[in-house]
Amino acid sequence: MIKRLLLLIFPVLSLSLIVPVSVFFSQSALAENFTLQGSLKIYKKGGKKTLRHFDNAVVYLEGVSMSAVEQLVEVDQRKKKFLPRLLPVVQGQIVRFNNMDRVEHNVFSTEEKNSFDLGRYPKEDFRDRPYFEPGSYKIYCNIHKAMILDILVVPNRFYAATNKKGEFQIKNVPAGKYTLKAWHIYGGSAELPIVVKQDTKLEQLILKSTRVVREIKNHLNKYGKKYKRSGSRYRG
Ligand SMILES: [Cu+2]
Repeated sequence: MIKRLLLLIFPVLSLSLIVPVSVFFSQSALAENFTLQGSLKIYKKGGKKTLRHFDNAVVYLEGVSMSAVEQLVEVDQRKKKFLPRLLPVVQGQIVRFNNMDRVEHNVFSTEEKNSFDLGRYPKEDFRDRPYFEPGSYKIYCNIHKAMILDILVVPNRFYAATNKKGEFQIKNVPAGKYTLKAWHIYGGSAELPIVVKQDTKLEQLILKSTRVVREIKNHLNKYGKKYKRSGSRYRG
């Protein structure tokens, strides 16, 4: 017997990014755990037009007690891109940056809260870095300007990345009161309180956005300077 309930969230015009979410809860047969299925729709600044695709967002729950996860989460450097573009990481996990290209890559950040430089390293090599504090982090390669990675550190394993349609699914959620949060790489975020329990009927809910920041197209290299046209000029 599967019980479902529908949660509809409609956009409110506010500062910029607006993220309406619809969520279904379905109860698994065995325990008081539920699957959250929903979709995220992301509007451009002004709230009239949507983005073309709704991927590169993460939806996650706050307030669920911490659960065990793998120690390692991996991201590839492939065809001079970080894949995936947005990497969800659970608090405490170690991120492994794998160089899958023939050329050398680097990983660095100059953000105050996350300043580091893992040097340059060749094909099939990797570098590791742990992430302990929830939040968002911008990561680059000092050799290839177009390589941009966002890491979103979430508090527990109850998260999901959206697909291009904005769909997501979070499995095995225990009953309880939580905050459902959404975050997109352009900086838009949203949240709403939810109650996950049997026979809950949720009315229309409203998700307010905070703000949106456009994709950073002209970020600087690790020396705080503009990138040279050729990666070969990289010196360290
Ligand atoms: Cu690179």
